[in-house]
Amino acid sequence: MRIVLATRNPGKIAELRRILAGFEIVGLEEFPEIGEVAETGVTFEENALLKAHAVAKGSGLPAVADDSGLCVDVLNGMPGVFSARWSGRHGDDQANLDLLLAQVSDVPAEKLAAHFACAAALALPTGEHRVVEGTLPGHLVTTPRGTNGFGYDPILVPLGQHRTTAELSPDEKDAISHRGRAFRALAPIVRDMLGS
Ligand code: ITT
Repeated sequence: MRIVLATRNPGKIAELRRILAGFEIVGLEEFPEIGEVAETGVTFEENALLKAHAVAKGSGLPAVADDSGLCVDVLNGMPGVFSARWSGRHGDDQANLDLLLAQVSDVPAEKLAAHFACAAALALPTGEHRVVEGTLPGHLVTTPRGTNGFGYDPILVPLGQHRTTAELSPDEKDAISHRGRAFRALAPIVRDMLGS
């Protein structure tokens, strides 16, 4: 059974293909008629379901989507669902990172608690769905470090680590990440629902 990965974020596509290895994964490029899905939800879960349902309906195949982001305690959980468009330019990782750094540059290190969060959703063309969540707690550093990953990876140091997630290898990040946790929880549900 083929599954469509409902994301256009290349960093996520690379991670999801690794985490969902063993499934027959199809990219959104095979469905050019499916346009952008407006992320109008106020929670990660709502947005993941919006994306998964739109792509399952448009493709006629089971679709998996995630909505994810960085939640910073001193910013009351922001940028949260706005992580990909924090600077006003959707998908401009550098601009988003620069703005966030400017916002926390004067905050003492011990107050920089933050976490990555991910809601992972499976939707079927019939309208059935499942959604699960994963988080990666840690703290921010105000000087970016590392070149792996994407988005806010250069400034999040996971709890119990000294390296940022951009300094972890892809496998090390997958083992502890919010996306890894959510999709490892979703994988048996996908197998169960699709009978494969
Ligand atoms: P799709 O909607 O097409 O999946 P997107 O980039 O718009 O792509 P989201 O709305 O879920 O996806 O936004 C996720 C943003 O949160 C992403 O652009 C990063 O800025 C940040 N983010 C999420 N997971 C991350 C991770 O593992 N490492 C670093 N930043 C992450």
